[in-house]
Amino acid sequence: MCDYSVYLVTDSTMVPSTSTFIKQVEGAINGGATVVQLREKNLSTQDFIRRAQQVHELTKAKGIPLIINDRIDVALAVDAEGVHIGQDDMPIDLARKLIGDKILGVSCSTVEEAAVACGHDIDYIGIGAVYSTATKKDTKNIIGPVGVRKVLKVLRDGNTARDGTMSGARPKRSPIKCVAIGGINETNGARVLHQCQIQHQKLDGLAVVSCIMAREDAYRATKDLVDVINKGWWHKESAGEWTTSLVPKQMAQVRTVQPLVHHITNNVVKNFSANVTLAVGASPIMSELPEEFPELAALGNTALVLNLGTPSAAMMEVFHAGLSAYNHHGKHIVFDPVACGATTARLNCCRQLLNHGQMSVIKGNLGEIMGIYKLCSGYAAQDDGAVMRGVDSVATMDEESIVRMATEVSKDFRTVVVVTGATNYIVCNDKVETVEGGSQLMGRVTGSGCSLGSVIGAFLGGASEHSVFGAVAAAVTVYNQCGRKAAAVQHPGSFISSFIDELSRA
Ligand code: 3NM
Repeated sequence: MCDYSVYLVTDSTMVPSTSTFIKQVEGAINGGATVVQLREKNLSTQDFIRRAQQVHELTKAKGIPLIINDRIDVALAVDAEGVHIGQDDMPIDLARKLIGDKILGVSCSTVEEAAVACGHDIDYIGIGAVYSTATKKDTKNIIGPVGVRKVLKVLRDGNTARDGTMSGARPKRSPIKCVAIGGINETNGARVLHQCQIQHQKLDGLAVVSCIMAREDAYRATKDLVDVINKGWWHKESAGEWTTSLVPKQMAQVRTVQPLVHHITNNVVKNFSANVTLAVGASPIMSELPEEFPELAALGNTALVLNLGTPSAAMMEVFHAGLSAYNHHGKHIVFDPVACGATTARLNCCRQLLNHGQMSVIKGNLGEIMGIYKLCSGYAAQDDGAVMRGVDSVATMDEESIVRMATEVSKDFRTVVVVTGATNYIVCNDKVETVEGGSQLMGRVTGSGCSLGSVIGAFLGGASEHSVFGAVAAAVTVYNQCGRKAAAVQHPGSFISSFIDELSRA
């Protein structure tokens, strides 16, 4: 059985001048690579075979497989353990016929390609490109974790359907394995593994080229990647126990800790969001200066609120920098996908951000969460009727459908999901908490939706001993309670000051 966890794909064109190709491969193998694919696009057949023999000596000594890219003749000539083919290479059935029992891998970047590949006698698929990469200019699609998960769904369903009755050399098949490839390195590897999984189907490994081949010290680079993979992602959300009786303690903790809530938000709501943040005892900062993000994220008790409000190409850069910094320092991020259901362009902004980083919370109204749901692995346009059963309009979607949709979003994106409205739903995997909404008056005060993100950020920043779910549930509870109390004033202008007062007394 092949271990695909650290899958090195070679490229002799990027070897640093201080090293040699063979030294790089040797370093990688000693550093912990578990499989090596020899991928040479410009070598003569003779040179390719010679190189394959050299590398095979190294891999055999370590007992790991050598896989040859594309060139079945070379694989047969050196008796390599396997072959990897792309979509434009030899047809899968023919490759299998020629290589007998050897490992056979296929590149897939779409669900359609994966569906075809899964119908054949193959051992693994390479899914990519996850991110853009200078290593391969002609990547067909940059699919991100969102796209990888869609392929994983096809793979899972295909694996479930494989019953060993397919014709071919091997009677009973084991499940098809999978690795992700494209722009993966030690800074994003743990996150990619964390994000690229769905129920009952995860990646078996990460395939990398430049992360190892282009490094001065290939041994160290491989070891770093192995360490990151073994360590895993810093936070795995589980719903945990929470009851409303915990709210006073959680509120008190926010006031004691005074977390810093970094907002990257829209201009319309900055002032209100800052005042709401102060009212609950946290400190707001509205920085859009990427150079200072790493310092801010490194401080204790910080959280980031990322609000899509008024997106632009420039803001997308800022959002990306924020995501990287807060993910790197293991700090929570609240994502508010404002109006993402409204246009395809906005939803694409969300896709990019959700691909680039791991959010702790996604908060939105029903329309926004429906938008995000369209990015889920299980979403298919024809399923709208079944999954969104009872939808006449966004406003009348029934509770069961809301919860089902939010649950899928939570599981796919591995976040807590908050669906706001007359009733608020806080969902983490299969756990659901409902919280009574605030007041109709909130709909007449700009920023009253966005500033819930600020309060969630405050509770997350102060939440050392609570789960994300508990912190979010407490924030939503406090926010809406204060909204209901403040509504006694009956008018939107006085509601604003009354609401801030209620929050400061909560
Ligand atoms: N195949 P790096 S992306 C060889 O999408 C290859 O199928 C890809 O290089 C695919 O790790 C890719 O340096 C290059 O980003 C990956």
